Amino acid sequence: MKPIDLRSDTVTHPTAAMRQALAEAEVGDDVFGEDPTVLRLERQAADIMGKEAGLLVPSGTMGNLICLLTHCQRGDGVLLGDRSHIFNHEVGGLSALGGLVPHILGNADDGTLPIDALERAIHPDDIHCAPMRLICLENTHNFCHGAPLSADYMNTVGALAKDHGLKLHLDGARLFNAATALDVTPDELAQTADSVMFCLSKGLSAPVGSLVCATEEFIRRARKWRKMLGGGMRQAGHLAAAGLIALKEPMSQLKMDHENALHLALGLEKTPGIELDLHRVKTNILFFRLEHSRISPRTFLDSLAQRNIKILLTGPAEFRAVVHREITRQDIDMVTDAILQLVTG
Ligand code: TLP
Repeated sequence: MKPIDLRSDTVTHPTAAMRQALAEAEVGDDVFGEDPTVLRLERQAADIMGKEAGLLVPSGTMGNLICLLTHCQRGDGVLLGDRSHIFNHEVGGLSALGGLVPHILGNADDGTLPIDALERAIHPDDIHCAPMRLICLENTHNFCHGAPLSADYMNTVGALAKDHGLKLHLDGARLFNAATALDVTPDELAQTADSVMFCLSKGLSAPVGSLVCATEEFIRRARKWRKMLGGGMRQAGHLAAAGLIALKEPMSQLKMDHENALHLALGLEKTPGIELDLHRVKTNILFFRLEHSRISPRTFLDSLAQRNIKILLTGPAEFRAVVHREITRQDIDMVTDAILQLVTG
């Protein structure tokens, strides 16, 4: 029986077209700037994001870190959300490697950082405080139930940053999901960000790779940080070739993933013992809780695993399921049936 892996959209395998493109890619040494396929991918990514230049990096984590290092100097303050991936899931790299001071604001449930809280936090240059340099936003917001942040909100924060002489970085690991959900183009969401990182290796199904897009000058400096962090890859065109396939009409697949996520949510919402906020399911990520159940979260997880269904435990009784290209409607029906059986015994 095929595993139904809902732990993340990072588990997707390259498609047949990607494998073929990967095998046939024209490649060169990218550290010397001589890989034609990487250069093509970087150009295309920058055009899609409406930025001057792009840089292929091995992972979203490295892409975010490179952007923070490029924007800031040691000791600088960075404003970011308490549920953000950069703060919680990137091993503290911003402090450990960048010497940066995280200034944490509470994310609202819709993934935003409230404007009044941002305004309060941007203090004038005070002798006692780390100089505030950067605001980071995440779109979609992973641990706020995959919430997409609107272009209006992005632009408001962009304008606020500009007014106060701060830079804005966008962790757009799933920016294509946000664009799909909001029916806008990715560049509309990235317009006022000084740097944007997006991933090829999540819902877009490429095996490896993320892109940083920004001005030419920023990317020149970011390239140096990438080399220092060991992210200078050689014949990376093999990976870039798969990335170019991922960027061909990505939205139609993501739209289907979102519909399937909603189908899963509708099934779970009806299940006794499962708590789920249906109105928060807007993209491919959903969270639910096991409440008043005769089964413990650990047994629930293990029993699903025995049925070849994998989900992620994200809190004491909270789970995350992420829908992607390899999850069909039929798989979802199997998951809801299995969960119903487990909780009703
Ligand atoms: N997120 C992963 C885990 O790390 C939690 C997942 O399964 O969702 N920004 C955001 C918003 C992300 O969700 C992730 C990965 C990253 C950055 C980092 O990307 P990678 O895994 O390529 O380093």
